[in-house]
Amino acid sequence: MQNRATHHVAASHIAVVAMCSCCLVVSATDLAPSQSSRQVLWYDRPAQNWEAEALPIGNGRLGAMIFGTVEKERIQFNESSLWEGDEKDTGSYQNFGHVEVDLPQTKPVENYRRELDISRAVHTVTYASDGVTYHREAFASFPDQVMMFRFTADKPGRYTGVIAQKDAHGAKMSIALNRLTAAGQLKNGLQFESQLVVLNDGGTLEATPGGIAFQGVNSLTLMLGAGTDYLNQRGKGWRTGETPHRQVTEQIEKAAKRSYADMLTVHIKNYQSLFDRCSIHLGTTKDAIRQLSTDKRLTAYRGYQMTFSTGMGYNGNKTTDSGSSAQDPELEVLLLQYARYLMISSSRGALPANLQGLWNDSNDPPWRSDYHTDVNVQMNYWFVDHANLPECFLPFAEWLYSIRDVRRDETRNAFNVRGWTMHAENGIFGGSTWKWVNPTAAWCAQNLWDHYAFTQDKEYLRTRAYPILKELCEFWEDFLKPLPDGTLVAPKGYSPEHGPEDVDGVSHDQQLVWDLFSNTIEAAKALDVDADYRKKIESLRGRLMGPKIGKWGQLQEWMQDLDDPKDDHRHLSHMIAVHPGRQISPLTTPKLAEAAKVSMNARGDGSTGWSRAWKICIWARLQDGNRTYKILNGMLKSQITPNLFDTHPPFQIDGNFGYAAGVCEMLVQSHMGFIHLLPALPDAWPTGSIRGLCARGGFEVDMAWEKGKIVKLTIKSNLGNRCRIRSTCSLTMEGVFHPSMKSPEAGVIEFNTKAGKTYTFVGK
Ligand code: FUC
Repeated sequence: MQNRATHHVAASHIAVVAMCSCCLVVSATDLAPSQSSRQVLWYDRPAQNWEAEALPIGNGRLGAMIFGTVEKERIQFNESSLWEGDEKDTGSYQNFGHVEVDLPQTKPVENYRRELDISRAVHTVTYASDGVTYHREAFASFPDQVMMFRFTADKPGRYTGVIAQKDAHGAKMSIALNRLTAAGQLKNGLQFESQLVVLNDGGTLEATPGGIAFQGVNSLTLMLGAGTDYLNQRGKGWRTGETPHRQVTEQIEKAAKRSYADMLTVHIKNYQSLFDRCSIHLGTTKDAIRQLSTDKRLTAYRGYQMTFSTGMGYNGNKTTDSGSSAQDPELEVLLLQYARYLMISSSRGALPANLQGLWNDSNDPPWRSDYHTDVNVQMNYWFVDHANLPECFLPFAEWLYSIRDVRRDETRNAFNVRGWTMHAENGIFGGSTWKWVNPTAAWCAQNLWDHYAFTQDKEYLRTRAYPILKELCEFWEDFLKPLPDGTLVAPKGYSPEHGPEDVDGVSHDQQLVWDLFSNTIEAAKALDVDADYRKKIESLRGRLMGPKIGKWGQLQEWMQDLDDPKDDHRHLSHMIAVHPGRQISPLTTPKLAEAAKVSMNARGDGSTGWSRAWKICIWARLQDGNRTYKILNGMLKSQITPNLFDTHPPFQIDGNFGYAAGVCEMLVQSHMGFIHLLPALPDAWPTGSIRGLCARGGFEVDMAWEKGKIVKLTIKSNLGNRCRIRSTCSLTMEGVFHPSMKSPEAGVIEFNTKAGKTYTFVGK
């Protein structure tokens, strides 16, 4: 207590000193990059291809991919719980169906523009034909739990055509007045229903065998609702106990009573309450580039054309060799903000984002569009708390919590131990298939801990994260194997998806168990529980075989020195200690960090989408900004499709989310017990600013830098924790230094904070 009081006095002093010596008070708004430039993806032609060109909307549960075709609008849609599978089989995420709006068009079309405005979460299409300007607008509302599609024109009576709904599982379709309903059941018994209601202004509507025909209509509004009887509770048999009919009908009817304009306003306000928390500026793009459509802008960024086809066939294809690619920092930011858009749209209030987030047009999608736990689903969630979207994390925690009883049963039968773990492929009913990858559950628990580290939400820690951390520790208590000298190794391991199988002491396993034990110890301390158990875990952690440096100076992937310097396998499983873990850092374990660099150099900079994204994160943690940027730049050049989806190939959303994690890691890190500012700033971003990036401990960082040096910094303390800041050597923060400040290591300043207060500094 004595100590705390002393620090508190020092802290208020610091704040005063900081402001007096600099004579400058900078508010968070001053640091914010201008929000006036709308963040949009736009195109001058309709999408022809679902995977690379159609554009996604979503409310965290319901989602759609929109093509924007003039004569036949195509809207493919999903609902996050439409899954095959059961407790034994992972199953796969299913397509729900699509809506087609036939709009016979005979006259030439001009001024076509298709746009996704990610600052408002609204998709639009505009075009002119025969003297009429047509406009379409679409959004997926979280408050109203329906998707809205509106067709308007600047002259009356211009819409004539047919609306049809196609169910992807051949469900019974009924048409009544202005409503199309599809209700059915999957092979596993899961019941589903979608309802499409059509409202017209002017003209006529008629139910026909082919759909709802409309004639001479001024404007059309389509409302689409969908659901299943899935419930994330094993005790209730994974079912709500009633068909989804009542809930879908209620949602649609409630929406039908509201005005479209009001629904749109409420939707935008709700979306922006998350999206607007964070903005980033990394440099200014020339007007000539900024004004290009998104696909042409990507081409300019690359300096060459890409050709692509669907599925696994996406290929970079150099058609010119000019090599003169455009500098476009605003596109690099757009891709980060797009990841935030995709996360808000695919992970809110329902199931977590899967391999394709929420968007899937197949009943047999690549890798089941499932929850892969040997890197992919963890990568999805690396950036959420960092990028100020903590509520988007919760579906992941709820899913893990819901499947644990199934996992426990199968784990006990397979290994005769307590606790639980998973195979690499996982579904929504606890079913888990393909290979056992024993520490995958510990890897998910790493995300669970991190959400607490950022938010410090004790209720979440007590009721969700800690029970799981403890169960997973029990698994390893029973499963770890002592070597003759007492060192503990994880037996029967497999470095994902690299092999060999059934070997002891795989580095990935060792590092994840270290991470799990460390997080559990900290969690028990934070909750002030299980003092004896904590000691036990501390002693086990002390006996774990640690990271090793091999014969060519590399960080070993296995206990034995087996690494091949020519091996460029996409998985980087022995780098978990660098990222997302915290066992290896240039600041605390420089030799191991050097060894990690040797291994990373051998693996090279290219790879699949998610692997490249992980490389960005790892090199950022190794504090090499220019190398990090080189990989990031290569990702935009070779793995981003025109709709800005990241392709493995094929499309996998982990690459989008992992990219965002990487950019956040370049700007602010906080995994080593302090806030590290600009730890991996590349030469390509000499001037920039951020607003609302989060740091562990409940802090928000606003910062501006020029020529690589911080000029303004504001730390908002949400919870009143003690704050430690580290700036890179080239950045001086003398304005805040005062002899009364505790300075335990060079470049680190620390001070007490009060909840809700902001602390403002300037750099020299
Ligand atoms: C892991 C990766 C693959 C792919 C799959 C979905 O198995 O090794 O590259 O991303 O997940």
